[in-house]
Formats: sequence, structure tokens, C-alpha cells
Amino acid sequence: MDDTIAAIATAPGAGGIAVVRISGPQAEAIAIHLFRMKNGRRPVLETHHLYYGHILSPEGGAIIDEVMIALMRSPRSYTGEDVLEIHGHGGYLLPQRILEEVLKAGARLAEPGEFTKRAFLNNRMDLSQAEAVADMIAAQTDRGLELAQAQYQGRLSGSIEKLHAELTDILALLEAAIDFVEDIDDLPEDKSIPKRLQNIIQDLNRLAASYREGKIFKDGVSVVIAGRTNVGKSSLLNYFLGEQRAIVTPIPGTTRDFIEEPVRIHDIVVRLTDTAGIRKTEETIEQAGIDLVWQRVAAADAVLILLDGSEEMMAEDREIIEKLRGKPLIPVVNKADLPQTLSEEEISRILPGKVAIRISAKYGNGLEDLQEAIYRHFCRNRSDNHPSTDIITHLRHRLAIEKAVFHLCEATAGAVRDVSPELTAADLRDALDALEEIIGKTANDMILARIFASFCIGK
Ligand SMILES: Nc1nc2c(ncn2[C@@H]2O[C@H](COP(=O)(O)OP(=O)(O)OP(=O)(O)O)[C@@H](O)[C@H]2O)c(=O)[nH]1
Ligand SMILES: [Mg+2]
Repeated sequence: MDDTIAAIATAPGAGGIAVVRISGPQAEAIAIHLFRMKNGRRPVLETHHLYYGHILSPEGGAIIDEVMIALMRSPRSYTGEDVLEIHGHGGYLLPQRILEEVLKAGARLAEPGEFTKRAFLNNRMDLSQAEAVADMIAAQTDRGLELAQAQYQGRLSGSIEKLHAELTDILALLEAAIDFVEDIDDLPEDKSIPKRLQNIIQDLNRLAASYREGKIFKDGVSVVIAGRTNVGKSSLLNYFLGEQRAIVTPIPGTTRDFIEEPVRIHDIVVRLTDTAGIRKTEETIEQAGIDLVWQRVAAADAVLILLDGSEEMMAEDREIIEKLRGKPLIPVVNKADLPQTLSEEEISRILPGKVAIRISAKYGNGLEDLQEAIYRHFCRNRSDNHPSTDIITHLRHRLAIEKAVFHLCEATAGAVRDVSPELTAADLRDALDALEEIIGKTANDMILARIFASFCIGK
């Protein structure tokens, strides 16, 4: 970490301004090397002040861009190191030109997430907070953003640290018992240890269970529209999007490739996929499209099985439903604007316990009910009734919590069976290690590399 890193921190392309960010010991020297005030002088930089001037090419002195710069001296900066920000005009080339000069002046191009990684390594934030930085950037719904912000502000770290402190306390008691074995029965708290461990396990289990919902809010869900040809799959996708995204015709077999588009239902992002109509076909292209349907279905979180209400249930419908057994299914009956032939009984005979939602993808009837059904399929309650932000959104956190629970269960079983306190203490130490993984106290380089690799450059 003794080198200086640089990257364009703003999104590439046309834009009002672009920011080149530099972090490390050479940040100030780079500013003095490249930046000149309006009057042509070198700046005398005070920390956390903005200076107006130009970035000049050191060879020849040509103006590269008109900029504002700010130096934020260590430790009061994002990374904890000296940070220089150069705010120039946005665009395709200008920020790149500034970055090139910065690199020539001695910085090296930052890796994805390297600024945040340095912030973590310099104790500006813990690992769960660093992960939340990427989540805030990626968030696409209010709820996703709310969860990311809560985690960034240390909500999860706080919960974990509280449990960690309680465990450390119990461990201290045990260790005292180990040190003065003959007094063990005199320790009044000792009898309360199993109960206290139980409480911690309960809290951890609740957190681990929240991942199911947290993942949905953070990553969204994928829902595939499947059915035989001509039932209105593409019309349904178009209605959801409010545009003619997919080709709709009365000719069966219109859609070939699948089309995936994100739609927002309340506070979750649903990646909705329109697929080729499933039927027996001799045609190579159509068959390739149908093969893709089954691939998409396999990876989907749920499938909307679309039926045509104006026609009888067909053998094809039945075959498709049979092949979908075991997948989370939401039955939908389309063309409700036409006289209906397909009865509820027929649907519940083949899909016992399911109530189909009747819609008209052409005119929009019933679409709100369908949205609610999709939402309820994934989240039992609307978030207004459920304002808790004690929800985890990362698999890594869930796995660490489960590991901690495993060791705590071992410890509880040991405490009940009166095994030697040394063994129980070892289990507690393993549980503490697992909790520390979440906030990054015990994370190794490989884990860090994997986490930060998913960040964007410049963050
Ligand atoms: N009356 C009525 N017609 C509809 C409705 N939804 C779709 N259609 C018509 O049904 C025909 C097929 O619609 P598509 O959306 O192309 O059907 P699809 O399931 O995507 O068909 P393939 O891509 O061939 O599998 C078109 O003529 C649509 O206008 C509806 O709700 N009511
Ligand atoms: Mg279609």
C-alpha cells in the first residue's frame, strides 16, 4: 500500500463533470506537478479546500483541462491516505487525458474497488461496510438502497459486535473456570451459560434466515414467462414494460430468442423473460429457441405458466406443466377479454391448490393482481409492514453466521453434558472467529480479492 493509485471515479462517457481520484503518498506531489492556478502559479494546498485552475501537460505546458482540485490529507479521507480529486469536464477523452498525465507522474492504475479496499485496510470501515459500498452503487430499488445504507452505516456490524461481545464475556467466564477449576461451582454465572448461548444462537438464526428476503431485495429475482405458442407471452412482457419490446403477431412461433428485461414491482427488481412458445417442431431455429426456454426455466426463481383462457386446455399445456413440476409456478390465464372456455376446475385439477390469475395482456386487465401475486410469491409482506433493516443480503455473511451457530451448538451440547470447559471454550473461540469473518477481522487475502473484484474501477 505504499504506492499511489489513480482511476476515473465517475461513469464513463458524456457527462457534466468527471472526477479523477488519486490515493497514496504521491497525491500531493502529483497535484503540484500537473496543476497550475489561474495566475500560473503552483498551488500551496490546504487540506479539504477546492482550488480552481488548469491541468497542464508537463511537456510543453499545453492546457489539458480546466479543473477544480481538492486534496484531502490522511487520515481524513475516504481511503485514510492522502487523496487528490481532480474535477474536470466530463466526456470520452478529457478524463482519460488527465488520468494519463497522472499515471505518467508516478501513480499506477487502481484495480476495481481498490480505494475501498484501502479504506478497509486502513480501518476507515469494516468489511461488511465495504461490501455495502458496492451494494449502494448497484441498488435499483428503495428497499435495496435502504438495506445497503443501513449496512454501510454499521447496522450489521453493530449487531454482530454485540453478539461478539456477549460471547467474549461467556468465554471469559469459562476461562476463569478453567484457571480455577476447584472454584468452578462457586461461579454463579456458570449455570446461565447454556441459556445465554441459546439466546445468541436464536439471534444468529434469525439473521441467517433473513438472507432469503435480503437476497431478493439486493439482487432481484428472475421470472420466466413460459407456455405454448400464441398464448400471449410476448404481449405480457410488452405490457409490463409499457413498450413494444417483443414482436407480437397472431402467427404461432413468433418469438425465437428469449428476451429479458428488468421490471420493478414495488421494491423488488424482477428480471422478466419472454420465451419462445413451446410446441413440437421440425424447424431448427424454432427448436433452438425452445431448448433455450428450458435452460432459462432451470435458472429461474419462478415461472409464470401462461394459458389461453379463450381455448380449452391443450395436450401441450399439460405437457409443459408436467415438465415444470417442482419449479415454483404462478399460473396465469390470458385473454380474459374474450369469452372464456378454460375453467378454474380444469386448472386446479392439473395444478392442485393453485389459483390462476386471469388477465388480458392486450388490454391490461388483471395486471395489477398479477404484480401483487408475483410480489407475494417472493415476499410475504410489503416492506411498509416490515421496516426492519436487520436483514442480511450476502451469502458470505449467512455462511459465516451458520458456521458460528454450528460451533455454538457444539458448545451448548458440551455445556449441558458437562464436558471439560476447555472444549467448550475452543468451540466458543471458533464461533467468535466465524463472526469476525463478517466484519473482516479474520478475512484472508483471497476473500478480500474476491470481494473487491466485483467493485467498479474508481470506487
Ligand atoms: N384478445 C386478446 N388477444 C391477445 C391477448 N394477448 C395476446 N393476444 C393476441 O394473441 C396473439 C399472440 O400473442 P403473442 O404475445 O405474440 O403470443 P406469444 O405467446 O408470445 O406467441 P409465440 O411467441 O408465438 O409463442 C396476438 O395476435 C396477440 O394480439 C389478450 O389478452 N387478448
Ligand atoms: Mg412471443
